[in-house]
Amino acid sequence: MSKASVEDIKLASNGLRGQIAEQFADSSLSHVPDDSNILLKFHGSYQQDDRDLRSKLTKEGKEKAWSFMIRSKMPGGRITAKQWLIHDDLCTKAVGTMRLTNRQGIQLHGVLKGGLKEVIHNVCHSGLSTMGACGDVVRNTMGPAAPIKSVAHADAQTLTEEISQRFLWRSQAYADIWLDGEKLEPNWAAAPEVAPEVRAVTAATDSDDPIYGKVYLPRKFKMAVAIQPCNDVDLYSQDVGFVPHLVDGAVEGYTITVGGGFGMSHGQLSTRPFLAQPLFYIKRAHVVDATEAIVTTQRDHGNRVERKNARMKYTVQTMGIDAFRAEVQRRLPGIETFPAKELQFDSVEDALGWHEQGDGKLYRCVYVSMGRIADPEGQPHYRSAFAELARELDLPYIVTPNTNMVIADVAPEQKNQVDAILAKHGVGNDHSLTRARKVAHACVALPTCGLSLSESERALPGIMDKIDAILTELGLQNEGILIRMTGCPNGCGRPYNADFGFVGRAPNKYAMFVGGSIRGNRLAGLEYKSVLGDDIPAKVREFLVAYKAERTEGEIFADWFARTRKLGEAPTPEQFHIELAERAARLAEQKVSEAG
Ligand code: SRM
Ligand code: SF4
Repeated sequence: MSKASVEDIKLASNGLRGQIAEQFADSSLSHVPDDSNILLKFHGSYQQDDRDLRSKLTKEGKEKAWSFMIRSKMPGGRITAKQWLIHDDLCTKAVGTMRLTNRQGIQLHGVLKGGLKEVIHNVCHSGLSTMGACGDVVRNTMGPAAPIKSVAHADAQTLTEEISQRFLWRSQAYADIWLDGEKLEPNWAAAPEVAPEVRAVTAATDSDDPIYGKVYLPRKFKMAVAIQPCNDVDLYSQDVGFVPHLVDGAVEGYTITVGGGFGMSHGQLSTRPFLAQPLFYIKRAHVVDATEAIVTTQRDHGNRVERKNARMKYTVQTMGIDAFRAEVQRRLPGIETFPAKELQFDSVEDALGWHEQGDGKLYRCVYVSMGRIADPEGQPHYRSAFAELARELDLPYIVTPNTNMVIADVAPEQKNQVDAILAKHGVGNDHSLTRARKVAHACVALPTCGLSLSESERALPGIMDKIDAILTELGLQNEGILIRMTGCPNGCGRPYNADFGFVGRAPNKYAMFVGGSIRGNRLAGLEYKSVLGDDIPAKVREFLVAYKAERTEGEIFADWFARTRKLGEAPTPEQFHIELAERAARLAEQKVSEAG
């Protein structure tokens, strides 16, 4: 019997229930079957196994070391001290660490099957949620991390919360399975009402869920709000991006971008990263309605046959941006849209260190190496530092899109105490790092990620030590150079718009992409198909030496590269259509021969 497709599994799931409750209640099962794992993602969890132990256990004829990853979701990365302490406490049910994610969430790894319900229950009781943190729905909505008290920042945060609330999936399955039927009430802003005429056009027809229907979206769906000139959320990598524009001191409207996304497969041209394109400008009152129109356009026009081409970036490419825009506008009866405004961004970096918020209080953005909150011997004790700060000062935290941590709302008289607690645990020596080190990021990869082909989070710090030495030797320690790594081509660490992106293809082997931009608005090109991990610093050095020799006064690496080298080329829509059609034909042939 052939394996059920993800679409079939969603359709038959009875509002994402499946057999999850029964299988988690059955203590004789060490893990759950694949179809439950697919549904579990919508609930914010992935079944994984310890990859470090996998081959040893297989050799010994034993089963895999199964466990679960749990992802908490918080719009714009906002988390209170109490919620943080609940997560810190839950580390004891996991591998003893937390991972800040580059979508401003938190992951716990290694939770055993018997402990999953308690962990999800406790996350929900903290006022956060894991609902829709993964799965074919709208994921955690990102927003600017800096807690600046401005009209634009306040509205950006409100928008992330409105979007999060509007696009929660509506079935009771989550509450029934994890909360014994209690009502889930995330402490987010209430969703604004969608205009009835918009809802009439956009609602799912075979509706269990007013937006998602019975089969949810074809694929994951990601959104972020950015405030110019800071592109910390990496706007162009998102399915949908929002940028506010002020008129007379108030947010008049938002420019909306669509069709970004980074996943690809090595050597398959029909899968590739795309940067988002401008869709339109729309008045503030209609932004959530417009978002529903975009999400439902993808729901109805996205590819439900081939998951590798199911993200909205492919829908935008295959329909073409003009036809896509027209379809979104059709779903917004009576609502006016305007040409998108020009956008200018200067960097994806976080502003580390102390800053004024604008209300007399301060915030400090603290560098967290690879987002890993742990207490490793001989290294900064991030876990102890943030737990002690939360206990002593009860200040809100914000997880940044670069997996750093903002301590917000610090009264001037608390500043020294914050510094002292961080220093006590060896945290916060950011000023001694090179600028490239401060923004470098690696995805999680081994040992938990089931898709990784090589190391990433465990490899990049060592590689960066060597690159740091080269940068210092060349006097480039204060230059904004973006270096990102992933353990496979799915692109979680957003490597494809970096100055240097390293993408795992096999143990200790990486494809090397060069020529993106620290502004986040350009894709890098494939420079080397395969580079050994140990050779990465030398390969980077070649570029840095040329940059130092050829740069004009103040020229950033990305601009030097664009001026002196050939940039990676995006395919024309025609080329892409041909590649997509060829792939569809290959798949159809394959299916016919399998059936035969
Ligand atoms: Fe991701 C899958 C980790 C951000 C593209 N991602 C995974 C999984 C769940 C592996 C799996 O499916 O079995 C990884 C879990 C590893 C682990 O053990 O923890 C994983 N992704 C991460 C995180 C933790 C990386 C990080 O360094 O922080 C990020 C979690 C964000 C969050 O809180 O939701 C994370 N993933 C991203 C991003 C960046 C972003 O969203 O801004 C991308 C590229 C942007 C995009 O989506 O286009 C990304 N992840 C993927 C993909 C490829 C999707 C595609 O379109 O092809 C997969 C695989 C898939 O979906 O099939 C994936
Ligand atoms: Fe895993 Fe690949 Fe994502 Fe890294 S990029 S976390 S290896 S899926």
